[in-house]
Amino acid sequence: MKVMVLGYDGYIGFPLTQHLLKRGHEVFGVDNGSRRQRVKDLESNSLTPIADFYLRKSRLASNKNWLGATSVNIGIANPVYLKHILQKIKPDAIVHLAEQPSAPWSMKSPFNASITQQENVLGTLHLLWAMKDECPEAHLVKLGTMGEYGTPECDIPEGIVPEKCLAGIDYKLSNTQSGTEEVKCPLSGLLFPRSPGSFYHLSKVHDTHNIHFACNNWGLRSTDIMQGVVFGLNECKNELDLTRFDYDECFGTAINRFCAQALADIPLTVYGSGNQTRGFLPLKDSIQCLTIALEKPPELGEYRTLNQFESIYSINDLADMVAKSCELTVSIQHLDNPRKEAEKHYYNPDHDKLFKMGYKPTTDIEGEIIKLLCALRPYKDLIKKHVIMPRINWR
Ligand code: USQ
Repeated sequence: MKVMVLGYDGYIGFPLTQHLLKRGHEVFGVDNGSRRQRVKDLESNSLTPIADFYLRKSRLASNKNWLGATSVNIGIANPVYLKHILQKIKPDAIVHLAEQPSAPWSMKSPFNASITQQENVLGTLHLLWAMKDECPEAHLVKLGTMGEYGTPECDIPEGIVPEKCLAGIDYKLSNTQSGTEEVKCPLSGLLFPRSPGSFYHLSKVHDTHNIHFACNNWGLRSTDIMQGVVFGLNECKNELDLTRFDYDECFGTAINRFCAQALADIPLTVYGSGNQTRGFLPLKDSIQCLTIALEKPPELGEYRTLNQFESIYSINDLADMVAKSCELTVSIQHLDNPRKEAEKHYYNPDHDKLFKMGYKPTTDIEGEIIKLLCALRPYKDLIKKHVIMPRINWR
């Protein structure tokens, strides 16, 4: 299959690109290197010593299935340029990972909120128009987030309101044509309500509506991935093939940050009570799931949502697991929560579809945390301690 990976230089994009090439897919990459620059602007670094942008590209080019790459910010550039790229490549599938991925970064200033929504919402919008004109049968695999849903007091379905009412109330709908009565939620089939908690999460909700509309209106096909929090590293023999590893306040996610903190002898930064619960999955599993979605596309005109995570944990559970897995003595600190989020809440999202499509979790979370701590240990002296404490107040 000919796949275009937008964001091929990122945390998920780089190992996914390597994986797709190994599986025999042809890959064309798009990335403007903004993640590298933004981490540098925070005076942070990738803890893994990643190859520079050009060396990486030349390593990918050693694979005969690599079709080349271009550097463009699709939300800011003239949409005509993206149309030209699709016209030239004519991909069978597009994996769109090229969005500003950090919720804290989007809450830092009006500039950051505006750049996040411009890059994310307009980038996806430009992509949808270009697909309609140049490759209307291609499959768009788009990275959304579990954070679109927030933490409602009911089970969370996979994107769409199901027929069985979530509040447990059976509605009787009269079908005037057939004269029969159906028992189903009158809202079934509509997008499940979203309740995002940051301008970043909001940008993904706006994307969802635009993609849903493009599938219904133009007959495009898309898998919108509601992904949980990803952690860990890719496995590789050569250090140059390692993906980046961020641990700063903006681009580091909870487990990755806790592991870096444990190695740097900093008490783990649990925000608030630590009873916030989220879905998590190792990086390897994220790549497995994205590949399954790619290789099992939906029908033309279908908008499909997959909730992508392995298991749910509270932040306290994770901090305890990291503390127990580390050979050093690790303490845990509870900070005033810089975010506005529910700290005690119901959380039961559905995530059956990927399992039914063949997803097999690769490791248990504790085993993965132990592996991660071992893999990071050689780099522990490179940790920049001043980027650990949260400074962005969301309130
Ligand atoms: N948290 C801490 N301490 C920390 C960092 C985070 O207690 O040092 C807590 C947060 O308060 C939050 C939870 O851990 O309750 C998750 O935070 P996170 O920073 O790991 O993840 P989040 O900001 O939600 O965003 C990340 C990715 C984003 C993806 C999202 C999936 O950066 O791209 O969309 O995970 S989800 O969280 O399911 O929305």
